[in-house]
Amino acid sequence: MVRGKTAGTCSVLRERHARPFGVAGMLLVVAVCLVTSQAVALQVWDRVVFTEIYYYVPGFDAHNEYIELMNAGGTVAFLDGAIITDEGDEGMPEAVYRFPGQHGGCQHPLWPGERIVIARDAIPGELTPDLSDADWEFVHPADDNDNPDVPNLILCGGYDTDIALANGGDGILLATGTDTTAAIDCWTIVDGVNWGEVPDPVPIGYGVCVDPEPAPGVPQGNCLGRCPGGVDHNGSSADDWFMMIPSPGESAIPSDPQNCVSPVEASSWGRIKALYKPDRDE
Ligand SMILES: [Ca+2]
Ligand SMILES: [Ca+2]
Ligand SMILES: [Ca+2]
Ligand SMILES: [Ca+2]
Repeated sequence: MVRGKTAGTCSVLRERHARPFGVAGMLLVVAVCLVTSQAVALQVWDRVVFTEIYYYVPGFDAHNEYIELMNAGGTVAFLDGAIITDEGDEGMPEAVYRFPGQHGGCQHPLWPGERIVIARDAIPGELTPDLSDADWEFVHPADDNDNPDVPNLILCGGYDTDIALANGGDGILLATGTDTTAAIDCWTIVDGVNWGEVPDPVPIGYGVCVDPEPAPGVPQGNCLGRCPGGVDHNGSSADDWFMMIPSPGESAIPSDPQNCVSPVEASSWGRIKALYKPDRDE
């Protein structure tokens, strides 16, 4: 999985891809899946959550955007046919991308505790982080970078574009894939997050169709992290999302709520911008 990375990074990624149940457990789960596929398909109550959103990339705003998903629950979740889409105009999703396969399939397990990184473009970066070894990438069929070593999420609806995470404000959601047409049925939502000046927030959970308070935007070069790690209150994005340094695939999000960075307050914007400005105007 990891090509040309340091031993330290490798150990992190081995941890990422650890199979807690071992081969025997995996075979058992797949066997169960084959017999009762709907029982193990991604369900709205599964605790599969976004844990990082890196939307405000230094320099050219494109390739190095990524999202991270984690299975914070105790059972395997299969992502076959699940969809990810970003906020759009008047409730209409922008690009809708899906994992290969169909809801109920057994090809793409996300194991308890496992994190996956989904890159906008999994290309070697002139920017950091290098996402060429991401677990997945969004690939627009007509005019996109396509790393042949990284599997693709498939455009299946919405605008005919790549995924694009707006710097000023946006939202993104994960849904089971039983509905792929706009607007995505709120009752199929597994998780969602909104940030900044988003005109039309996405649902943030199963039946939680309204997000009363998007998370404050973060300064360029930082990302949003769900803190403490994996906890989803489904109250508002502002409750769960904080500023952090991008750490794709690593469990860098504090488990102690006291260690979560405070949400960016309006009064601190000037100081934070001053801190980051010298290195970020690329
Ligand atoms: Ca962006
Ligand atoms: Ca792409
Ligand atoms: Ca690819
Ligand atoms: Ca949620």
